[in-house]
Amino acid sequence: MSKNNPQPIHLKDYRVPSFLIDKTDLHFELGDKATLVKSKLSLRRNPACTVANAALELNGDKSLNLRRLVIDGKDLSVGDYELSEELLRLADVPDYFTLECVTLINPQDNTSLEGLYQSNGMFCTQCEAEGFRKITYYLDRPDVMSVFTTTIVASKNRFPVLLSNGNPVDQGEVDNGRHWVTWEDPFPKPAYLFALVGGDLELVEDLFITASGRQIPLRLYVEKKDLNKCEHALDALKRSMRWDEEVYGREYDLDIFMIVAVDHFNMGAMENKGLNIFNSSCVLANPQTTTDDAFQRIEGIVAHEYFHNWSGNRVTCRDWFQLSLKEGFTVFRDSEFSADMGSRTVKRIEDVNVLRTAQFAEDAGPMAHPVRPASYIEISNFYTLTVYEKGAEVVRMIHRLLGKDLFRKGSDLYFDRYDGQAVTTDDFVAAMEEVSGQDLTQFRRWYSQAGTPRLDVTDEYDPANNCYRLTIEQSCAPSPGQPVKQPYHIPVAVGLLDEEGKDIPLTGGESTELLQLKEQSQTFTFENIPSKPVPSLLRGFSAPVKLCYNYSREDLVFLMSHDSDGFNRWEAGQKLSVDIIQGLIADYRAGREGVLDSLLVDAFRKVLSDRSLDQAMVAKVLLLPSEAYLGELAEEIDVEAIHNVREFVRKSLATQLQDLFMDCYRRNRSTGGYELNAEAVAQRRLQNLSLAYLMTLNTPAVLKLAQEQFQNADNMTDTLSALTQLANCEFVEERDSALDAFYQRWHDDSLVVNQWFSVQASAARDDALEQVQSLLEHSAFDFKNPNRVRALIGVFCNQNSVGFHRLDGKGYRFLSDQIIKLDAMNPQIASRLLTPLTRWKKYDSERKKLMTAELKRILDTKGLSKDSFEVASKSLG
Ligand code: B3K
Ligand code: ZN
Repeated sequence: MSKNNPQPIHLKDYRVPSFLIDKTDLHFELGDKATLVKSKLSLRRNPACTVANAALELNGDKSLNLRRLVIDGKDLSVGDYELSEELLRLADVPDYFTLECVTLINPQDNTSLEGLYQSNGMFCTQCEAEGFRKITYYLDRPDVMSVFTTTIVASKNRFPVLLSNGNPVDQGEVDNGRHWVTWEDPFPKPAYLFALVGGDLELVEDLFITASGRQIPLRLYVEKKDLNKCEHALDALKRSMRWDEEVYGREYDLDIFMIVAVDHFNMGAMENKGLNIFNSSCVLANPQTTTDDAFQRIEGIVAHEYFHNWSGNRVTCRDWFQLSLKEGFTVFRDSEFSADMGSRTVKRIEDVNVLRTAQFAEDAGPMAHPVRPASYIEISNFYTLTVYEKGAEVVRMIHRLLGKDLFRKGSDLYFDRYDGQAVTTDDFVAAMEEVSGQDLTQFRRWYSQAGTPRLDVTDEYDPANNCYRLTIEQSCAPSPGQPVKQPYHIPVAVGLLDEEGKDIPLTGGESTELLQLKEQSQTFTFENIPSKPVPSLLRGFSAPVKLCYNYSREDLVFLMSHDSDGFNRWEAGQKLSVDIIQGLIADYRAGREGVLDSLLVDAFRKVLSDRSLDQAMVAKVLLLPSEAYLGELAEEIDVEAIHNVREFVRKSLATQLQDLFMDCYRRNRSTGGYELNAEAVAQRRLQNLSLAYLMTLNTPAVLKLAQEQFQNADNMTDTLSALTQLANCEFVEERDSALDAFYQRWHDDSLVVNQWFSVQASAARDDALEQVQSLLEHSAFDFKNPNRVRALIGVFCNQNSVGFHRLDGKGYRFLSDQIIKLDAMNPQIASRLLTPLTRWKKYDSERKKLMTAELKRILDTKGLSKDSFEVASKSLG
């Protein structure tokens, strides 16, 4: 690697900023050919900075065209400053001064979707993490917090709506049909929370009255065509605002709250102060076009961005290594919100599924990093499952260790003490320590060590003394830069079941005890245990670890029906399926004919026939572990074996339980009158999973069922489920005509078209890759729209493992071609797409060779972005 390669930035090198910006005045003139940005910054030396006479170094970007620079009213000339691609340096500046800066930028050509850019002709911004420097020269770091005033000038006709953070304070008209609006945000904020929108947008308004009685207009801005998709997000927003008052005592602070939906967006949404900007797919919904899963996702994301107003905006991060301070905490908050809005156990199952399939894989791969990374080359690469989901698990463990009330005391202290400041994850943990008196020194390793800890549990029962002992050993595999790990402080929630399946009372008569594992190996003794119990370990998934205990299949069946912990009841079913599937994979690989263990059939039969069970849980229990999870558990991933065996199990279950699945289908079939509540969602889930099992039978009768559902459904959940089945079936004509019909019906709705691409990208057919390649040429495909890229290329490479991992390597070549093409346009999206290639070590030697060859090809690309460079080079490491 040459020394011109991008270099990492290290947490240990953190220094306080040399200057602070008390006030930031911005003035934008939005134009077709160029946008003029004038800034006026009130700067002063940071008293906390010890460097004498430090120069002022402002962050910039090579796309900025600097036109004018003025200090305290005096124009500077070229010799007065140093300008490089990414830095504007001014030596010898006074202690207090005003800096005016004029730059020209070209949002209409900005395909990176970072900084100021256009989406369907609308101007919008994305500044986190380092996009503000693409707008003007600035101290673009989160520990520089400033009060912002923003004036936007644009054509009144074409951009009637002009928005920025805070409250509108003035407006007027100027020459040539232009108008202007001035916004003021009284809360000091870092530049990454700045936002601007200019467009021809419709407004849907609602109202929220805060706990203290303030009336807050809620404004959702959308394109005209989307006016019928606004209700759900506004309802979710009101529920979030109420929840944050009730659970965290946090009230909204500005006079209005705005959300804008845009089609071109690199991720889900952005929490800009008072002006959240959303990927349209994460905010717009109605039953005809949106699935139940998407409804739920939207509620969670609306809540997440709203909750950032406190966890992220009022209290922000000192530097980007602390990203999980706001993201982990906010994911924990939105996850608890969703649990309170729906079923807590179901939400926990869904979160754990994501964590165990995707985050554990990240932890085991070449990009593994701690929740608080120690270094990065490109921060955009660190908006990861580790920072978000594992970060949330770490906060959840603190919540469990402290209990609800002390945790609330800790969050109150944290918010009050650090309001208006930029702080660290250590500050957060210290607040929790202070209110609880608990020592979390060892616990902090969860922030600094990467990798997923593994717990090996053994037990013994001593009948003479009625004593039961659990011995837990912890270990954690090496990860990049961390060959040896210190023991973690791990909360392990445990229950013990007697022969009848009842919880044996433990300390204090409780049914669950929280063991605190701190040593590398530790034995926990339970007294007064009358007979050998069956342990229910890691209840509620009390820590993000891999737990290994040698359960018999009979034990698992027993736990499936008796465990008082809902999560572990589900988990027992998963473990049973995993064990059985792994056994069948071994058979498959050895060329032996496999037979499905009747224990699983019996367990499924029981669950399908017991109408007294919570149907939302039943829908979860009846889903087999995904191919991705089975792959994560495998030492080496055998793509075909996993796929074929899992399909074999599905088909065997369907064959043996055909009548029950048919019953379940009929009983849960939607009968019109769509409703969005937990019960109706569970019904649709059961209906559609029954259909999926039945479709494995490949009979004309079931095909007809799917076709009828496809034609008659009044909601997207049922329509899309039927389409997915048809797209995967062996009846080629019927498959193609359903896909065509769907496109004809929905081609005007961009978000539905994304689904249409995804269904085809994930279809298990021999020509899946060729199909995806031809869809790249489809008139509805657009390389510049990340939603399209994700829906087609992302879904194919991440969810169609048989298609992507074709032995001829064409799937890999396809992906690297797309990455190279995209990297020049949108580095963040290109770099994200690299993920499946980074997992090459998990595959057989032939695939390893093919995958690494593509990574090398990417790395050799001239002008490769920092983003892709970091991921590709670390993967080849
Ligand atoms: N904070 C944003 C993520 C920004 C990602 C920038 N590459 C969304 C969120 O987590 O709420
Ligand atoms: Zn977030």
